[in-house]
Amino acid sequence: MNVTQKILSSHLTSGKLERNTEISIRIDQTLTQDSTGTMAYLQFEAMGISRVRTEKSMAYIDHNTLQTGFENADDHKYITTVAKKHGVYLSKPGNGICHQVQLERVGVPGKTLLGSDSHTPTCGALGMIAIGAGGLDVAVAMGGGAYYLSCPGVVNVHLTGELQKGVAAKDVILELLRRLTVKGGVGKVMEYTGPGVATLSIPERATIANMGAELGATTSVFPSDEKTHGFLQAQGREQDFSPLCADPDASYDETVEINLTALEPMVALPHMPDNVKTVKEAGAIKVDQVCIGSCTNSSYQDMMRVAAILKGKTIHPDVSLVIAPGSRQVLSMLSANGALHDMINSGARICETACGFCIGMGQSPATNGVSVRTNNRNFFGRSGTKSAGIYLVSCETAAATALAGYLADPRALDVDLSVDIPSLFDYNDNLIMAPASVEEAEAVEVVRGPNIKPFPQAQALSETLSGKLLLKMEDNITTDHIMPSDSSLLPFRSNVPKLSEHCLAPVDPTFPSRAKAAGGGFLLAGQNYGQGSSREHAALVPLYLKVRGVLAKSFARIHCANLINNGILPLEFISEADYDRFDQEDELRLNDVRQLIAEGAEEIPVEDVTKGFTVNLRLHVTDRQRQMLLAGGLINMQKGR
Ligand code: MIC
Ligand code: SF4
Repeated sequence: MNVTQKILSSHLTSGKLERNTEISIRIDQTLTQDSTGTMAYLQFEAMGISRVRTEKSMAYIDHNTLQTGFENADDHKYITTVAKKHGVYLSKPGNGICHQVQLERVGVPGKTLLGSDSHTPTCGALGMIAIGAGGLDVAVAMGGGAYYLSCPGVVNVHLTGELQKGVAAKDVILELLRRLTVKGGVGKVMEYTGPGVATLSIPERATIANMGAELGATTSVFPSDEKTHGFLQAQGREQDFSPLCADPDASYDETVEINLTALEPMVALPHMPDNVKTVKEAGAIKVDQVCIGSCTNSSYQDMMRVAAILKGKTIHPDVSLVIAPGSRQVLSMLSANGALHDMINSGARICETACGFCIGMGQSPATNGVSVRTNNRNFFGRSGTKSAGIYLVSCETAAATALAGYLADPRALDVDLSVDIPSLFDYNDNLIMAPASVEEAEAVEVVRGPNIKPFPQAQALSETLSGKLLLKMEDNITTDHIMPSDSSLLPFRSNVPKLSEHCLAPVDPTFPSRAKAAGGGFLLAGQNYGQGSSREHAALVPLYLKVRGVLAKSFARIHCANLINNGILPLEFISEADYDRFDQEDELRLNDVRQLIAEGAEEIPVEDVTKGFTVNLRLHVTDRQRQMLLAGGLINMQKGR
């Protein structure tokens, strides 16, 4: 067996490990963060389970930390109290980005982790099966319920050679994105093997596993080896280590070869993470801003390399450099060893250990600005400035660029970049709050501020669905298009009515008012609809706007599950040419859809009443999901039991 099969089979609660069939797995650990967590805990409360039933559940506060008004602080209070009551450990704001802290302090080789954030696969670096999902799925897992997924294929990413100086783990994943595209990993686990693996540290593996999310992969996984042992030992967690590697005769569905020695510094150009070129090919682009941090690139090792490049120098006069270390552990070590001093003296602006700029929570670039960043997504508008162009690079390339003022190749620098993993990290869990004991939990009051509004719930599916085609969209529409998030909107993650005023506005600002006036309807999209974030709001807000179904050429995994969990029909074109026959404003009707779904139909006829034709679209769902659609979503289905 390969590593993926070993972990999945030891956690299997139903099904067989046959590709594309439904399986369910037991979940050992869960994580939530605040921008999806508020909703996940409201849903957990709605399930009426008093205490989590996992080995360890974590609630992080790392996304909405700007606190421009009472809303963020209210959400923090809600999460703090609800976590305490129900048996969840709370990582306070300031302790760091969820994935970085989970890697440092919580993740355990061989275990499963489900997180309400698409970059949960970061812990695949430790040899875990770590999967991102919608808040509702995570709420179910917290309650001890299994997680259902389509059994993924396993891709053997075979690494040979060794990264050359100035070439980073980020360049490995950018190279994979260049080759495979943002939908190349859909339905697959990327499993890393080969002699090159041993040359990569755990934080380097984490960068690669983290950004596997941009391939659309179910998750990414590395073996648990000597490097894993050393990392956990240095975190004072040697007892959590166990070795795990693929059997010598393990088989895989596909193989991708990467020679680390041959890689060069890479860059993803606006506005997609797979729009990748080498830094050399991209040329000396003049830059206004450089941002270093995010869950992809904010480890101690990353930050020490940045400090080494900046030491004794001054950033280019036209550049604003922002650095956000990924966790308090990293920040405190940088402050103790003088690296922070080197960063500050070069002219860097130091930001809180949080998501910050990555999710548009501050640091929006100027009009038409060029911003070079180390995070994982450069989707249109995500930085908070629609006219800006975001370029994704490694920490080394970012630091070299901040000094040069234009996109620069770090290989040209005359700096020693060898940073070893320390034998002991400066760990301290005093910002992780243990939950109340079972006896004390009763007395804990859950505090709900006025910004916390009830979430919309779907109705049982009606016999026939009809409505207007409200919006026709192209390929690769992201959840940042469907439900944008920046510093003005993130505070409203627990307020769906308020968010609904901005749904799909980056595609068409008139959409929210048109959807409301029409009393709901349907959406039409191209390939890979809903890629990116796990945010359930991208389904909850359309549900609130009475969107009944989405017709698309294909769907991204997490978003598709979120639609079904919330009772919205995901329908796939059988013949892509049919997409062209529909136009915005067409009136659609799905006759007898309830009966068809109940009978197990895999094709649903969609009538275009305006143009007078009918085409069949595919409903690619499991039996369990059929029940969910009929009941009007997961919560209704569970209540009906
Ligand atoms: C993101 O990177 O887009 C986020 C913000 O972390 C999201 C979660 C969210 O939308 O709250 C994700 O990746 O799932
Ligand atoms: Fe936070 Fe960005 Fe990572 Fe999402 S991708 S968890 S916003 S740092």
